[in-house]
Amino acid sequence: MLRRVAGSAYLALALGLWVSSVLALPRSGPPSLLDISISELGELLDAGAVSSIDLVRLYSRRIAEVNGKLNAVIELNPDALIDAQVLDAERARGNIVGSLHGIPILVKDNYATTDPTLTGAGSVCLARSRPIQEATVVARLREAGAIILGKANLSEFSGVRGTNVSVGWSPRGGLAYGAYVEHQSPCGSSSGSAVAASLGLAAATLGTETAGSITCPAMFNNVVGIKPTVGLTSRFGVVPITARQDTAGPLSQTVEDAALMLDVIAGRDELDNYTSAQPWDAPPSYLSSLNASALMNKRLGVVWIEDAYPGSDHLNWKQTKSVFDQALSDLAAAGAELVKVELHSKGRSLQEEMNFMMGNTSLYTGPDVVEGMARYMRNLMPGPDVPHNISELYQCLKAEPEELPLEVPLDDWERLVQVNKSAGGQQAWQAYKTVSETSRHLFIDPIEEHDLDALVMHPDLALAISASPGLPIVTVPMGYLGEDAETHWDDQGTYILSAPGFPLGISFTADRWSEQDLINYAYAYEQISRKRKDSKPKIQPQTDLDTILH
Ligand SMILES: *[C@@H]1O[C@H](CO)[C@@H](O)[C@H](O)[C@H]1NC(C)=O
Ligand SMILES: *[C@@H]1O[C@H](CO)[C@@H](O)[C@H](O)[C@H]1NC(C)=O
Ligand SMILES: *[C@@H]1O[C@H](CO)[C@@H](O)[C@H](O)[C@H]1NC(C)=O
Ligand SMILES: *[C@@H]1O[C@H](CO)[C@@H](O)[C@H](O)[C@H]1NC(C)=O
Ligand SMILES: *[C@@H]1O[C@H](CO)[C@@H](O)[C@H](O)[C@H]1NC(C)=O
Ligand SMILES: *[C@@H]1O[C@H](CO)[C@@H](O)[C@H](O)[C@H]1NC(C)=O
Ligand SMILES: CC(=O)N[C@H]1CO[C@H](CO)[C@@H](O)[C@@H]1O
Repeated sequence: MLRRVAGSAYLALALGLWVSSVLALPRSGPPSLLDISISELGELLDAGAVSSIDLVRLYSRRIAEVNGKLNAVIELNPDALIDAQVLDAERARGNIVGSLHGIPILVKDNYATTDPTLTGAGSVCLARSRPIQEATVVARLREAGAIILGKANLSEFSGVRGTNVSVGWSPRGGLAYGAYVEHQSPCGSSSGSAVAASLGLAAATLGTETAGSITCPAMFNNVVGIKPTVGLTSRFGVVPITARQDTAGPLSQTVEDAALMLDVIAGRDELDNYTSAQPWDAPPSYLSSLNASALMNKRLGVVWIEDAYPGSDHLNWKQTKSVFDQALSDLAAAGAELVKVELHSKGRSLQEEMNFMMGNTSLYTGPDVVEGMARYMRNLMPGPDVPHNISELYQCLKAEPEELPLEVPLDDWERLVQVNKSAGGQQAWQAYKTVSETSRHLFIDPIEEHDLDALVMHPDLALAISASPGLPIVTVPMGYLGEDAETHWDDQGTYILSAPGFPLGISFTADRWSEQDLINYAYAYEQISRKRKDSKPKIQPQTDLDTILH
């Protein structure tokens, strides 16, 4: 049960905790949900110091305290308390069902669930229909004992709503913000998942990535993000963009928690046959192989490119570079050998190459969304409002006032429904082949040429080039922009994209299925650098474990 502490005493205590965490003094009071690990939560649960019911209540209150400002969460699961009660009872009987027993987790609103929460990928129209079967990875979370606390906000349809639409905005969830700088962009599309993981609105969260949707929000919100190799985690029951690139992965405060989450969700699924490409019968345990010495004598290729992509001029590159250089020192201190690496492209500048890649990507993602959405919709219960394909969904988007069809342009959907699937088949495959081979060579050739164990770089570069060939990325907090950084708003004046105090991240990437190594390198870097703790969100919940623990 949630115990309330007398008003003034509680306030003083909360204030004391706040001050000590701002000064980054060693923690003397009770642990905080802002930085407690899943295994520490498990210890508190085992010791009977808190119950899962307590945790559901605490996290729900934390969400209520900040959601008015941040819109990180779309919907709470009304069954979460009942699930917690059942799991508390199981624990009391000594029956621990898995590594997430009684741990509250939030999932992005594009994961189908059959609990009372709706699944809309942020869309009011899509949320009118109920999935028949849960997303496989959500089912795996539940089998491991997780409590699905609710749905996290996102860019509507993970960005498919439109190119000019604000990231982190959805009709179901409103406009999400990052918490480190006022008006901060949370990046997208797993915006709410990253904000919620960062502020401890759940013990960890799930996002999805097609081209940056875990990696970028992880960086912006000062958390760890794992974008798994496409095919490591099942996408069944996930509102899709393209089966060629979509992947389901965790966002969390630490590498350890992300590894634990990945252990739970990774594996084959007969409902998603991309998972049959896995090179093992079962993936390795990422958690149990964590090794803080893993960087010792490893050769890391260092890639630093500032002008490879359009629109990257707002990134305060000079200031970012000095933080990156510090990260390189930390990597070296952890025993890594650093090798400066150029990305070769055949006679073209990297920028030209990137432009071609973007042009070709649009040739296959259109047909893929059409195909993928129709496939997703076959898992919806029949009913009068249930769309069967993208055309029917578009009819609803145009007609439904809550979708803001007039304020938020639907031009991209006009083009989507025109996509000629049969004619697109061959052309889409060619375009995909071009992009995935080109981008794969950009990363894998230098790894082979220099006999490297992995590459490290700015997350924006990793997410762009790893997308099409389905390569994994692990992103870890790297530090913050200093006072000399310039403040840059987006074109619409909605969000600040870069400013003093902005969290920065570093990404580790390598070939497909290399998660075990990448997670270990990220872990070793995290253990030696510990940057997440160097700054606290400007907006954060007050309700914490101190109301339960004495
Ligand atoms: C997005 O905005 C730009 C600049 O305002 C405009 O040129 C472009 O046509 C818009 N694209 C869409 C799909 O609305
Ligand atoms: C993959 O799954 C789809 C849909 O379930 C099925 O139509 C297709 O034949 C499968 N492909 C392979 C290679 O198994
Ligand atoms: C940890 O990594 C180091 C460096 O690669 C290695 O020598 C050591 O054996 C590893 N420890 C374990 C327990 O795997
Ligand atoms: C696709 O890539 C090829 C070669 O890389 C390039 O010639 C072509 O212009 C690109 N197409 C688009 C639409 O960008
Ligand atoms: C969409 O589904 C409806 C109902 O099954 C069908 O009548 C229509 O032809 C479909 N449209 C497309 C473009 O597939
Ligand atoms: C679809 O393909 C057919 C046959 O190739 C062609 O006639 C038609 O113009 C195409 N439609 C669009 C919208 O590209
Ligand atoms: C849980 C929660 O606070 N949900 C809110 C998400 O955003 C929408 C739109 O702003 C609100 O209506 C919900 O109440």
